[in-house]
Amino acid sequence: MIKRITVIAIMLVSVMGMAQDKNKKMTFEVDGKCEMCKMRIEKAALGVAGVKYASWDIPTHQLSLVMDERKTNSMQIKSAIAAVGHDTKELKATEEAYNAVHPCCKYREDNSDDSNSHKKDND
Ligand SMILES: [Cu+2]
Repeated sequence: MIKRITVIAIMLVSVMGMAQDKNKKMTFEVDGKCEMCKMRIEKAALGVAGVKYASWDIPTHQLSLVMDERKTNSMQIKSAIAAVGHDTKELKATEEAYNAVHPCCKYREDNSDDSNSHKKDND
């Protein structure tokens, strides 16, 4: 009985903690490597209705977001990002979506950060 009350209490607290916030801040990791990935990831995130701000950091691979929880959730955003070829921990891009990214953005083969590689590209 006490156990059940505890479970209910924990559920209530977590429900209150998840109260919908129209300016919810969130950060999660997205795989990618360069400036082109940054543009692609941010564009995909901002394309989701309810996303107000998206900024992907090249060295840390962290995507910072501000979103309206009444309109969207992190899984929707992750789906949009996976659809343009970028992996998150929860959702991997399909082989097809991944193959569609620019050859120099093939982050799965090479984990190194090469944020300057596009600038060196002369042709
Ligand atoms: Cu890239």
